[in-house]
Amino acid sequence: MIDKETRIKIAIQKSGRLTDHSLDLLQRCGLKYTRARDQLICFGENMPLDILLVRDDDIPALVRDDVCDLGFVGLNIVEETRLGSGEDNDSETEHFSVLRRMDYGHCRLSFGYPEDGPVQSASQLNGRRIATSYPNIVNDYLKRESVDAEVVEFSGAVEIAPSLGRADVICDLVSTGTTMAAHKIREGETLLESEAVILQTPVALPAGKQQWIDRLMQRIDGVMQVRESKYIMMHAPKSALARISELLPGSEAPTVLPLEGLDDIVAVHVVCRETVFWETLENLKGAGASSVLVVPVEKMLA
Ligand code: PRT
Ligand code: ZN
Repeated sequence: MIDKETRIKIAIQKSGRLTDHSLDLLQRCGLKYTRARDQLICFGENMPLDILLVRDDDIPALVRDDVCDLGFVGLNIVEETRLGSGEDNDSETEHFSVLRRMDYGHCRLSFGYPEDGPVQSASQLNGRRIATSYPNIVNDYLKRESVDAEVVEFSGAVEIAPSLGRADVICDLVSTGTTMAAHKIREGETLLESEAVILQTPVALPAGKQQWIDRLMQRIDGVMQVRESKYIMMHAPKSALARISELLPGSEAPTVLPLEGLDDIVAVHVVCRETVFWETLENLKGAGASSVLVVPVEKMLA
């Protein structure tokens, strides 16, 4: 039995593209949980937090209806549900407050035109049939663009609709583009850029629960930041410090330490929040740095 007053309930996808990333993220935030076989709930052992494993399509409604406090789900599903519930603001609404956009689950919802088909751009959609699993998003687009086209709903395998004679055009999620290409479909205009997001219930939560959510969000920010972050150490002439800061975008004010017996050369330590490429290291060397060491960052609390 879950205590709804004090324990946070998070909905995540039971089995699919977002599952491993979402569980991994919570583990990196320090959560330890037990998951009984075939159980739909994981119980948090060291935080007042339990995970409900569900189909991704159900997550926005579970959060909207306050069954769960938080939900981790693709923005594509959030938008489809929001438009289906009659909301027409294009920002966050009272039903879903989007707390964070995450750095996984990236994809885009795009039109796809069969290479030998009659339609090759969105300007030719009038009077055509569009197969999609996202009828609300597509209808919203057609309405905004004043296009009169028929939307044919497919729950999966949208890319085969044209060859079945069910549609002239598709509108589907794309990440690498391999699926459309394999079906001789050319990707066209993008309707939505998507990634996994964290939703919070619109209902005000008891203070203790909200404090835990704030704490979790701070840890999530830390986890997302350290993925790219590196701690860089090097020796450098004092005169090169300004140039070195320029070469390391996203770096904090560097720590500069004296080196025993050397007047002109100092040790420089910097946290760099962006990917550090080989070119950057070569440029640092060119600016006079030596003994450059790049180490991964395990945890970060801003
Ligand atoms: O069972 P459940 O309903 O929970 O899962 P599902 O089958 O509906 O979802 P799932 O696991 O396939 O995807 C979950 C979420 O991952 C989606 O809602 C998106 O937010 C995100 N995502 C990211 C993607 C893709 N990339 C993706 N490429 N979801 C689906 N695809 C499919 C797409 O529909 C097409 O069939 O992959 C194919 C295209 O991929 P490429 O790489 O060939 O372009
Ligand atoms: Zn789904």
